[in-house]
Amino acid sequence: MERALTPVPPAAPIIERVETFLLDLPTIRPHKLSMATMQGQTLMIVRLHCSDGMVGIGEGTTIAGLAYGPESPEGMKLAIDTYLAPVLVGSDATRAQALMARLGKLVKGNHFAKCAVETALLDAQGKRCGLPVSELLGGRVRDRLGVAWTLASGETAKDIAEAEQMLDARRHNVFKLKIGRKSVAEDVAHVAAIKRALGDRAAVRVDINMAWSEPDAVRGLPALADAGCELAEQPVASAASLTRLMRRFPIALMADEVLTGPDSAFALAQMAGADVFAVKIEQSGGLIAGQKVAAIADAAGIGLYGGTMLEGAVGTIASAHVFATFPNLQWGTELFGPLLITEEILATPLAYRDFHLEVPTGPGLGIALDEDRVAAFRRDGARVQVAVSSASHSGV
Ligand code: MUC
Ligand code: MG
Repeated sequence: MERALTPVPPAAPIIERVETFLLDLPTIRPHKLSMATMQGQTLMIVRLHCSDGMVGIGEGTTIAGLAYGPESPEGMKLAIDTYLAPVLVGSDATRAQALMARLGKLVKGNHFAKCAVETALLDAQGKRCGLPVSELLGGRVRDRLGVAWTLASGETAKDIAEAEQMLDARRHNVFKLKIGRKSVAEDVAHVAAIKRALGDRAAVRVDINMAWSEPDAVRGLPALADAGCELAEQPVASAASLTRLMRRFPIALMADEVLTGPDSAFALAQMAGADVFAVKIEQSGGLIAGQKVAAIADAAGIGLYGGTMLEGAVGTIASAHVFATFPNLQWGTELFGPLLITEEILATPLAYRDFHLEVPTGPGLGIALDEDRVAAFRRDGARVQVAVSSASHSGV
């Protein structure tokens, strides 16, 4: 009698090649934060090429080089090329969590670089399964996200004019003002003037990016509340100081820089150190870690806000898929990063309308890079172009 053949399971696709490059993009204006002024934005893009033909994309981006966080775009590229790629190449491309856990054992820290890799793994897996990343992450509870805009030109009149434009275009009606560079009195006057000009047509919030001492905050926060400001993000540097400021003034306090993943989120929740968590996928260490931060906030009765590292389109949409899965998102998001950049790098631009960003519905991230535009802004590509054009213009 013939024996039935045992079916051989199809081999899982593996990661064959890891590609990383930097894109240097201009911004619509200088963006002034308490610790630095951004004159442009650099995106670190990673592409994972898999044996089944799937290509996943991810992005690692930060603010003003090393001024905001511990990783630079150049450092993220180095960490991926040197330490993460050798582990990724040859691994099962379909097991994002298992692979990220392995990378976590072999490489400490490097949250931004790891987030870029996890984004690319989930993008490839979503394309493979025909599902948007938000569905891989448990399923979305909303299809569009409210988006705040940051006013950070450094000048009150310019900021008011910019806010009026955004209101007219129905693009944003929540404004986050970057303060902390000037004296507390000057900053409060700036916020009050903007809120007075916008009135009930817009919500006004501030981000101090840790610039205030605790005594500054004790003077500044009640004055901001009087001016009609509803929320203050990271006024002081430490979690302990933030905790001491809680519930003393009629203004909500949001944690940002102190939230570096689920561990710090848990510690802060235990201390009752914030009314709101700004969840950032890069700071959290990835998309799934961002969901864990949100779960901790929910369990502790802390409100949620979808934060940004001013990522370009890829990081912004990765964040959008994550925030679309949050059962609670009481304070909306600030996923406006691509709008701060003058150049489009996607084949189809993102849909910002009626004060919201629409979360793409296609498989994976649901976006595609415009390869010609990407080539034009590659830091290494530019060098090649210069060499080509100087060769072809030789003698001019
Ligand atoms: C931050 O500190 O939250 C987010 C919006 C913006 O303008 O800067 C970022 C960083
Ligand atoms: Mg912030």
